[in-house]
Amino acid sequence: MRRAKYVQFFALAALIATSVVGCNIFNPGGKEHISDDDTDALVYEGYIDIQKSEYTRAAQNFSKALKADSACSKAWYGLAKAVLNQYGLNVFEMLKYSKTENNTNGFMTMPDAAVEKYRVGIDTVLKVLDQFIDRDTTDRTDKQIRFSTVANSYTILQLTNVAILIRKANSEAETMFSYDGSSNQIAIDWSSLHNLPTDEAVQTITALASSAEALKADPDNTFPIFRSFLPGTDTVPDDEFRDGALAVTDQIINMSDNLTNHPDRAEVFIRAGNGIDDDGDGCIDEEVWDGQDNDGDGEIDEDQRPGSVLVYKSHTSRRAVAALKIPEGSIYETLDIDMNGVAKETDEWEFIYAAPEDRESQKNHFLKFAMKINFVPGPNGDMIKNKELARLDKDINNIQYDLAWRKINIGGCWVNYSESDFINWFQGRN
Ligand SMILES: [Ca+2]
Ligand SMILES: [Ca+2]
Ligand SMILES: [Ca+2]
Ligand SMILES: [Ca+2]
Repeated sequence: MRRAKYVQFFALAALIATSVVGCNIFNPGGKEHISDDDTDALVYEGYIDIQKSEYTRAAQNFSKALKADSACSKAWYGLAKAVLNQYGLNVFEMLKYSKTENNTNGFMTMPDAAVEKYRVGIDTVLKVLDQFIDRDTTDRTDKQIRFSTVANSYTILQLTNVAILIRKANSEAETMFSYDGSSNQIAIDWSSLHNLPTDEAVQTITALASSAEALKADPDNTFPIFRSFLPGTDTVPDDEFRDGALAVTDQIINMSDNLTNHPDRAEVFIRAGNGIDDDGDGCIDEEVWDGQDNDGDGEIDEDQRPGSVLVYKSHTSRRAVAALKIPEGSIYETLDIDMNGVAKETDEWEFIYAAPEDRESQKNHFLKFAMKINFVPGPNGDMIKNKELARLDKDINNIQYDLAWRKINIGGCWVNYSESDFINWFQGRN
């Protein structure tokens, strides 16, 4: 691990304090004379405040500077550093906690009060850094300091954020990531999100996607950090680990994009592999995570199976799903995905076109069972509208859309349901 590089984040603040002296020859150092629109002087004072451990005053000076000039990257950077210190946070320490000797994340065993301190502080500093990164990537800063400068610290903050959210979901869960050395694949266990309220599950995915962006922005610095959050990867060669990690970043970003595009329907996408029909088409965990529509309802990667069912063509080609497998001991040993009365059918587990390149050239990513069902478009051809009515119709004591309605107006797997199947559909919903 190239830990020396992490020193950057801290050393730079001192460097900036020195370097901005040159453009502040008119500032005598007396704070009472700084006008609120003198960005350079405010930034200069801010860094002096940090050196004196006056973090609240530093934050005030940087905030004033940003009010005068929101493009001032040194002020954004200084504000992030001041806030981090205001909360007594230290990214070195976070990295240290990310892994203890027995390969468990230190945040899982930390007392609640200590975790709360991290949670609040990280939340606050990320709000600053997210604004800075948003500006940096859309050419709205002076570019004296770039995202890549903070990418390593940002990754630690985001991954710590994720660790804390997972801890909240289930104190037993060590981590939602695991590494399979034989296939060089990083697996994400989405089931760690099942116990979280929807908004917190969305937060976790968003934080992961931000980490993924940071990983892509500055791989040299950030991959060693990601590695320290992954148990069992210490001995994996750098290039292999990097390939595996890079492959998983696009998947995370893809999931996050789905949530951004469908904010009211997060539950349709985040409960991967929960053994429940999440999108109201009657089919259970029908999709696979390939960025494609596998059942013909016009939606992509809704109501997914877990990542553990996917066999990729190679570990660097995550989108190229070569085949699906039923993990031993999983719910899919008995789960009837299309509800036609038979579980573990090849129709539910095989693509119409076995080879990923054939699926691409034929523009057909359907699983075989999709050929046996039809989806009925809602009003104005809206494929989601009626599924959505069924999805939200959860109260068995006050059913709005009965089975007959669902068969006629949605189709999908509802056509395979008996009345008793329909009653069972309501189980596990609130
Ligand atoms: Ca599901
Ligand atoms: Ca479904
Ligand atoms: Ca679909
Ligand atoms: Ca899919």
